[in-house]
Amino acid sequence: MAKTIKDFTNPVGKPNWCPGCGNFGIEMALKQAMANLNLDPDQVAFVSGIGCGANAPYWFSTYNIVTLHGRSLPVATGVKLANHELTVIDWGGDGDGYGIGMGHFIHSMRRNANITYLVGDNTVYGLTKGQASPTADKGMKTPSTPFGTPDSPINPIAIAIAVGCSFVGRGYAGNVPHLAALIAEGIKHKGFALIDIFQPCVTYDKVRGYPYYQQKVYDLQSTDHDVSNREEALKKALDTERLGIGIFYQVKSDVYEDVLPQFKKGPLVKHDIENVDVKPLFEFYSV
Ligand SMILES: Cc1ncc(C[n+]2csc(CCOP(=O)(O)OP(=O)(O)O)c2C)c(N)n1
Ligand code: SF4
Ligand SMILES: [Mg+2]
Repeated sequence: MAKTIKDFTNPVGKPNWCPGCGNFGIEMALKQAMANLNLDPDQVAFVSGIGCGANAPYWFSTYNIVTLHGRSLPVATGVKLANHELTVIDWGGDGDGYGIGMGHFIHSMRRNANITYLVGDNTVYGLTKGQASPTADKGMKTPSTPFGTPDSPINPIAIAIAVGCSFVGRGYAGNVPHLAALIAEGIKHKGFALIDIFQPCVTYDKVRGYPYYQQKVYDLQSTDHDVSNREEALKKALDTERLGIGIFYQVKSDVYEDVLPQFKKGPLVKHDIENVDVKPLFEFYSV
């Protein structure tokens, strides 16, 4: 039977996000994408960090792990390596992935495990009351930067293209059908898929709200954008006047779990460990 959003909804509890939060749009789009792909909830491992958006797994009926702030990607990679037959989704915030977790972000992209990474890009640390995140515009006033942040924002899309991420996309939480289709493309992609998502934080960011994005975003795929052209993708990523949403860049590239010799026999969970003798290993390392 065809799946619906309800199949991916935890019947216990409802999201506690502020009314109007962009996370509701991401939640709906992710559930819709999984339903459209007819995935089984018990074949999806949903991993997150810590933050407002990263609380999402609590309200999904998939297999879920809420990890540590900035550390979700190593856990998601571990899950994929243990059982690469699972669909692995990771959802974190911009503080999570582009701040404390930046090292993991970069290395996960070049490693190219088959994971879909959604980043709620709301320019603030929402859960801890609105401090400036790495994507906050220079001069943005927040509780931690009352005179305006002196730092320049990072550009996650440009970074991902530069690192060679094999699928680089950007969505907008205010356009759920577009975001659902983009997430489905990310899940179908074989390799690491980054989907940065403009996610209005209606409580702490009074500039980058829905009216701001409504004026600025345009659909890359409604233009003649060539997703295989890396230089063109980078050029579009650096445009901060008109904000493209959709797929910036996509390339076929070796997938981590297909390259490692340990996985030639199939996922780790299916390896026969009945007759494995670990004694020689202990002897080798004993002094
Ligand atoms: C190691 C560690 N450092 C700091 C914190 C406190 N902390 C929790 S959530 C958060 C920021 C969340 O911001 P973001 O990742 O952008 O998610 P959002 O709440 O905006 O969705 C911080 C600093 C923590 N939980 N763990
Ligand atoms: S603080 Fe911002 S990001 Fe967090 S739930 Fe409220 S609106 Fe959403
Ligand atoms: Mg944030």
